[in-house]
Amino acid sequence: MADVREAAKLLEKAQRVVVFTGAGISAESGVPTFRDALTGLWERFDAQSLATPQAFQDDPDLVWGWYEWRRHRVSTVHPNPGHLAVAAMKNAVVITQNVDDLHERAGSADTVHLHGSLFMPRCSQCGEAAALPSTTGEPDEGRRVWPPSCVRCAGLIRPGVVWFGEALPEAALEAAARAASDCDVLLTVGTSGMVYPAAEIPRLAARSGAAVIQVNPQPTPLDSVALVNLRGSAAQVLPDLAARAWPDQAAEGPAAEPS
Ligand code: BJW
Ligand code: ZN
Repeated sequence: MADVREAAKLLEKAQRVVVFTGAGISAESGVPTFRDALTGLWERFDAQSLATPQAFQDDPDLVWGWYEWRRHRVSTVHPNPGHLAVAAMKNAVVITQNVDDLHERAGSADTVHLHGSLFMPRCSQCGEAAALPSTTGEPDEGRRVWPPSCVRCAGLIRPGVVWFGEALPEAALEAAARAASDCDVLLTVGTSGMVYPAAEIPRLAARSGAAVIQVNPQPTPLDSVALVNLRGSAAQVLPDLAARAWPDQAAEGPAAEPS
């Protein structure tokens, strides 16, 4: 209680706010995280066999089918009150590691995606952006699906996400580093803070003098970086935090999910 009041005061006074999110913010929408015990994707699936360039080279239909299953799943869920509270933080820069589109669907149109998107496939050979294939029926989680071919060079189309060992999109990483080194408050939500270089963003903000506020039901390596640790779920903590920091805005009501 005292912590949430302290966090709200920091936000209220801040001129420049960055919100840095991970899989935990989408958990209450029904999108699984990666590393949570029992429910995380890496509990059931092998990251090396699915989320590396080598995996796609060795077994393109396994990898493409798995990402089609995840894309379909994301397209059936909705932003939760955590995404809506972030969207209501009008001038905040939103930086996400997530490959879903729930921040955008909540109203955060300019979200910076550090790890790409499930909705931006491209050619694995020439890099040309590719159209999203229309999904017929519900893809099953283990089903192999042969990827489409590039209209320019006939190379295989790959998911537009950042796999282990790949560089992050330069413009996104630069925008994130700039915003983090130039903000008063960085709010980190629902990330284990274990995957680099993304995990450097809240650390960079702290080194640059910003107050870091963390929202996470579990302890993380970012606990020691954060000035305030709010132990709770994003969908519960963020609306309360926003209502305390900007009571006038809360009275206007939540942002509507664009149709
Ligand atoms: C809630 C909640 C609720 C739950 N409310 N919270 C050794 C040391 C250091 C680094 C390395 C190393 N070995 C290898 C590396 C590098 C590697 C890395 O960092 N590995 C670590 C795992 C050790 N990094 C890379 O490979 C990166 N690239 C790179 O380094 O390139 C170098 C290079 C430079 C130049 C040229 C070439 C190369 C790329 C990393 C890409 C990560 N990709 C993934 C998959 C994306 C595609 C896909 O979706 O399939 O990105 S991995 C996965 O982890 C995904 C996520 O974005 C990322 C971070 O996960 P996140 O979001 O934090 O989720 P979780 O599950 O970890 O945590 C969820 C949290 O939510 C938990 O804390 C919960 O408690 C919490 N929570 N419910 C609030 N309701
Ligand atoms: Zn191509």
